[in-house]
Amino acid sequence: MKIINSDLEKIAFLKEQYPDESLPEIAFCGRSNVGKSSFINSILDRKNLARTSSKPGKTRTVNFYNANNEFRLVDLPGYGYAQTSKSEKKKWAQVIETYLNNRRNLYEVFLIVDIRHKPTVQDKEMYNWIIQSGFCGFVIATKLDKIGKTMIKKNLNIIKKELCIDDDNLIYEYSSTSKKNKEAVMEQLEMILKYGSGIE
Ligand SMILES: Nc1nc2c(ncn2[C@@H]2O[C@H](COP(=O)(O)OP(=O)(O)OP(=O)(O)O)[C@@H](O)[C@H]2O)c(=O)[nH]1
Ligand SMILES: [Mg+2]
Repeated sequence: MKIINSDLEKIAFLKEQYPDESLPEIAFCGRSNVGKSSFINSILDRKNLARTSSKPGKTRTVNFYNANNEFRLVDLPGYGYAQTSKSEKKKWAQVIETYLNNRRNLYEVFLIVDIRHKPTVQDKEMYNWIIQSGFCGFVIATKLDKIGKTMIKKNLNIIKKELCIDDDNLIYEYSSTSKKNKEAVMEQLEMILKYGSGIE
């Protein structure tokens, strides 16, 4: 799959602001600052289309990225950012839930985690929701370039254990910086778009 055209089609806060449901969508969720927006840039081969920041809490809306006019990658706000007020947290959670619970054209939801860190309670809750909703449960363990080779397997095993993943095909070690494993992830995205998601 080659992505020739991409653009930020829509920034939405409320469901009334979402684009129509004519194109399949694949969404990416995870903790603040894990690298969701950077992941989308790397897949779309765009440096700065999705805005990123070294400070957590950058993406606060549901951002729809149109690719080739064939499908959309959806960037969600991160959760678990400690330095924010209770009411802000609630607002972001609502933005995420509204999207995930109201999209008939949602083919798959990926969980993005930082390969250096053990998944949090919220990651586990999010992952359980993904599985219970009938999605496959793909995980991108990103920031691979930030750890030494000897740590990769060990850290992947911790992530698999914490999220109760026993199928190695569900988890991708990844780096948005080096683009390690981009081809494999692109192939997976292509498969999802071709055959649809696990949900009926
Ligand atoms: N070295 C390295 N840095 C990365 C990678 N992915 C993301 N980063 C950096 O991590 C920081 C956070 O990245 P974002 O893509 O903004 O993270 P996010 O998950 O979208 O964050 P929120 O929008 O706050 O939820 C930025 O400084 C990125 O440059 C990666 O694969 N390798
Ligand atoms: Mg972001």
